[in-house]
Amino acid sequence: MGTRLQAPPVRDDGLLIGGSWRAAARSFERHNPARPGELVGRSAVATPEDVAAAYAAAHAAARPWRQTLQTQRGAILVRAAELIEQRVDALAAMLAAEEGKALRDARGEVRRAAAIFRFHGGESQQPIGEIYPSATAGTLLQAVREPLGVVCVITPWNFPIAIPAWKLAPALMYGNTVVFKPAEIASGTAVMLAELLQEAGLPDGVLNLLTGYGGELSTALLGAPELDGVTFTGSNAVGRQIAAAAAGAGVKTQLELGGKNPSVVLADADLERATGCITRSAMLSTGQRCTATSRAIVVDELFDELAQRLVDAAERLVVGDPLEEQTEVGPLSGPAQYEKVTTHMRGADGDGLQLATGGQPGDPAGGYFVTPTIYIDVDPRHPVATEEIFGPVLALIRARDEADAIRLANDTRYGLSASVFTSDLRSAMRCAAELQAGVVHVNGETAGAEPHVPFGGVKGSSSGSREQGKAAREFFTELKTVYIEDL
Ligand code: UN1
Repeated sequence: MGTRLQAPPVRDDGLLIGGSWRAAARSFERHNPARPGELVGRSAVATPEDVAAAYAAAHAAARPWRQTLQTQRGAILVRAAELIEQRVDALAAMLAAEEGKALRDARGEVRRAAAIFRFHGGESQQPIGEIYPSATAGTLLQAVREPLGVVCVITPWNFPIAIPAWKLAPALMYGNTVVFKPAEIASGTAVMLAELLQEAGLPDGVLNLLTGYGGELSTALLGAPELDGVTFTGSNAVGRQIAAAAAGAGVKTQLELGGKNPSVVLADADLERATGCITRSAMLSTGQRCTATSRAIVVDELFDELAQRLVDAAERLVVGDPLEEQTEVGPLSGPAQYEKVTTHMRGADGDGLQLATGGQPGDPAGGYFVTPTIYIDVDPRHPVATEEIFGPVLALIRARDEADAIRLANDTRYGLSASVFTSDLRSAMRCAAELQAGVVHVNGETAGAEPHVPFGGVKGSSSGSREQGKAAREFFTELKTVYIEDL
């Protein structure tokens, strides 16, 4: 037996509104997906009245917060980064217990969140606008960045701290106030993050946290008169509803949705590297990443050898309790995800897909575990090759040559990330240009995102401006053009 960390207890009066934690009439339970009988904690269920109170608080805090020096706002984020770094194990244990992410990945995610807060803290010292030459003598012509106003941040369960970090850090640094609605599953981590931001010095009302059920709150969250922008990461179905509601209300949106990310393997690829990268991107975090590799498109001459290597690598992965140090692949996040992934597996079975490994879910009473699963020679039109499964499931698709591989890779409504394995610079550049994706990796994993560069997709994967890095300011600020005349 390895060491086993425990998730720290967090408050269950989990609504932060105007700087105080409020009790709610109802609560829901969060269970450990590796042991469904084990209660991790309870979280408050916000009502539409709580949503209205949160927007009122965010609106009241907006003016003083935008008037706070940007460098002071940045300093609070740097303090938050330090506090996150001091609490890596406690936060990682919460992620692992409530969402099922293996501890080693959970720690990495927590450190990434700290890096994101630190990056945006540093960005507070960057220029806030531009000065243009004017056509009129004696005129000073500027374009300055101003905060958008009150922003609604809606985050998924699969990155319980990194995705909140990459939305909250720029939102706050650029002077916005926030109503934050995390996914139910990840509510414990969200409470810890909100408490930590209070401790770092965030004034009352600047960040308001509402836990509860998104579906019940959507009208209140998206119809609030104070709302200026909504940033969302999650499913395409919910994203479409948000886009429609926001368009009706004239609210700015940023949506990061699904992916069906391909790894293209060309004849001159380094097979060992391709095997490692594809295995990690497909299987770690139990495949629950919008950047996961879910299609490996492999040229004919390497197909059989790579398939064998991928199967061997998948079978070597340690599947188990996410709170144990040696675990590489934890359970799926809960019953809904288990149902979705196993429905795909049953469908694949019924359609006679060639199963090379995995495909045998355990009894969900013992945890929502599925073993890493690979189907080979998958028809590119089969749902396993077209639908976002969000589980440790990889479809291997055979291609004739580079051109055929690119065509197959692009034959999807998604376009988040893609990778290509080749040792030829010309092929690499051709593929980087031809692959329809917002992020392309050559000889690397489709998953992963460094905090200082733009992140986002094309086609059905994203809409609105990019997240992360300097690109984050496009969504979280507006430009005001100021003519100062007659100088
Ligand atoms: C990563 O691959 O590390 O929800 C980041 C997601 C993406 C983030 C992926 N928005 O999986």
